[in-house]
Amino acid sequence: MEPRADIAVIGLAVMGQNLILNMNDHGFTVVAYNRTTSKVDDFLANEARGTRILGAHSLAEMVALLKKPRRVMLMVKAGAAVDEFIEQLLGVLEPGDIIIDGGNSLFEDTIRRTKYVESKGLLYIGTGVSGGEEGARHGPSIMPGGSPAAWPHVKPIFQAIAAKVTDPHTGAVEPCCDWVGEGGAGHYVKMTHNGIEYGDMQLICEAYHIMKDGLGMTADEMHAVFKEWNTGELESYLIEITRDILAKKDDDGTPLVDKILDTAGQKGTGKWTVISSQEMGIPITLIAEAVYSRCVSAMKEQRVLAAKAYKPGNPRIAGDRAQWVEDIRKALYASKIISYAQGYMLMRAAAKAHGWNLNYGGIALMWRGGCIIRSRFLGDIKAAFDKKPNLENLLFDPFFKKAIKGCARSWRKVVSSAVKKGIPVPAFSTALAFFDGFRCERLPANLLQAQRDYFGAHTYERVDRPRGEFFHTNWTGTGGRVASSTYTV
Ligand code: NBP
Repeated sequence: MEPRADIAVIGLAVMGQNLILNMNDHGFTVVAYNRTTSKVDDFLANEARGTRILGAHSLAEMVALLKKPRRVMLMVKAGAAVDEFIEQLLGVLEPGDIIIDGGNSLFEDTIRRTKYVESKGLLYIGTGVSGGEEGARHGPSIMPGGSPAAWPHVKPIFQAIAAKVTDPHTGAVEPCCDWVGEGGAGHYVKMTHNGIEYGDMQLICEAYHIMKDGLGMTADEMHAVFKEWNTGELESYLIEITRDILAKKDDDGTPLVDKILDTAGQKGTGKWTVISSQEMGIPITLIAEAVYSRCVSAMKEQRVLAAKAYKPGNPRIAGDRAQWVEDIRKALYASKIISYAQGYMLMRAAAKAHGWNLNYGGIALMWRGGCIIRSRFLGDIKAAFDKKPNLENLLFDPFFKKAIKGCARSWRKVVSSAVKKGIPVPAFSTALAFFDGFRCERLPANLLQAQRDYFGAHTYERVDRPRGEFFHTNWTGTGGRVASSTYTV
């Protein structure tokens, strides 16, 4: 068998099939393989018919078709299936060959797998692929990390099939794919992307909730609002699909969205982001609230009982509707800035902890097209990091500072009115609470430290002494002189 294929893709579900077709469109010869091999025949006879895509019914057959160094991409369910395939591939590949995992793997698994595969003399890439079915077919955002030596061999394929965006400042057309970093960096950035996606979706849902219950707007009226919002600074894929969802009618001509049960599902990447943030000690409060909001939504039966027990009052908000809609837009925009500032804080902390040299502007560019959170806004984030690559926090960038200041009054008005009317706005309000805490020079944590020292001899630092000197007070007169060990999180 003549080795003539550029890459193999294992896994013929929605992502794998569409990535293969995308690679084929860009002139690459791909071998398709799947655990259930009947799906290979099915794919070749249907979607791949008339293309140069090859099929294999065993890993040995697949490997024999590949040019060296062999590139094998897994697009299978994250978890045990990836480890099982790695084990099988190690039996048929050779040193120098490259295994790529394009699924939604946990970054810690990718760190472990990179080390393991490298220990066998092969190279490993763990890459985030975002954009769902449509992205995979026509241009996803691709976030690769792992063995740096593998990147030059994979770069031409990945950058060819990735989404393309025009840099608004330089005018250059760039692929939404670049090397992210070693080990699990690619999957970490993809995980953070998904967490931010949870936040963006929750913010849009809260804006919808206030318009629907507070302002009494119909789906058609809200469709018009989202259409308008998509022409300005909120322009994004998620605002665009919300616009279209609100216009969609059921068979009886009423809005379909009103017929959909209000319990949200989740697959875990939002949760992983929050768990990682807890480990890093980084407050990504908005993403956390977005994850918890899905959990609250899932408590449907209890919510029905609680609604009967606590009968919420009239949620209608009085005042000029057009003005309120503009206030809600500003509250959404300000909250979104906070969410991205928090997401970038998390990536910065993870990069430090894992020794990754992340390119923050490059990440914004990768997310600018192809993925679910793609937006005009990410161009502004890219510009902020272009101006100052080591920008410590997005909130210190002059563009975002001005934007937050311009939204602050509306943001407070919307959050306080929603609270008064009993409309839940966990993401809007946690964003505001974080902002107020972040810009507060003196928080009440002095009292907290006193409490900790009182009951646990945990010690405290003093405002009139250099940082790093720790003190313990015998608050009751009955305690001992021994302090607890000091640690910070
Ligand atoms: P799925 O996540 O549904 O996985 C289906 C594939 O995994 C099939 O090829 C299936 O083979 C294989 N597989 C399973 Br399930 N268990 C296996 C096992 N124990 N051993 C070997 N193969 C196994 O497919 P997908 O939705 O295309 O997603 C692929 C990856 O991309 C996932 O990690 C997913 O999280 C990620 N992702 C998905 C999306 C999306 O929008 N769907 C977006 C971005 C990333 P079989 O045919 O023999 O059962």
